[in-house]
Amino acid sequence: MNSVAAHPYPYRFDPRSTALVVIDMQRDFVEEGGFGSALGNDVRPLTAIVPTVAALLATARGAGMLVVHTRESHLPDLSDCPPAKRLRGNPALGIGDIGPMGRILVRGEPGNQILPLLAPVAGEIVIDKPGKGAFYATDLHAQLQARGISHLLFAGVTTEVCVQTSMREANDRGYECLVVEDACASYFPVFHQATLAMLTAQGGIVGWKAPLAELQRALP
Ligand code: C5J
Repeated sequence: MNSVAAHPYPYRFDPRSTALVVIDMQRDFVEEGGFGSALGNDVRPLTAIVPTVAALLATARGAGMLVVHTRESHLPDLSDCPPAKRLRGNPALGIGDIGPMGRILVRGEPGNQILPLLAPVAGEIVIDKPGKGAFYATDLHAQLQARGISHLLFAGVTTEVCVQTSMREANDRGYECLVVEDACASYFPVFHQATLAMLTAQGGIVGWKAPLAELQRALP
């Protein structure tokens, strides 16, 4: 067993039964000129973590861990997108509309692709998810169970939306979860900090947090 100096107490894991889950590092959320920035968000906190996520991927791959990538995405006919989701916020530019990088949050469009620097490699799992959580309407749980995975490390964007939702879903399914705090980000830094605090409060009610450096120290 490896042990990370994590908060609120050491996180013990075996790399053979641990997967890294990188949430939604797709161009539309992270890149200047994408959907996120078209909505008026400052994408700089998200672009800032790209080198850390790349280093985390290298660490996980080097340790032989399973890697999972997710994309928030919908079918081209939007049959998997509830009207409530598409209409929320009365957006000028909504899901399925033509945005700066193709149809927004639609599978296969340029903006829906994972950043080239963080692209999946052979043998890694890619989950297209229509919801905020990675387990809703996907086969992620079945794929992890089939591989004997019991521990999950979370990274990606945004901390308070898709990372948090996915970690809560995982916790309810019995996974031991740690969020790599400097490998996830929000358009709103105050939400990032608050989310890390609430996930790990009350003795780790949803799980643990630790920076990448502590995870690296825990691996040979
Ligand atoms: C959002 C996400 N924020 N990946 N998606 O809509 O967090």
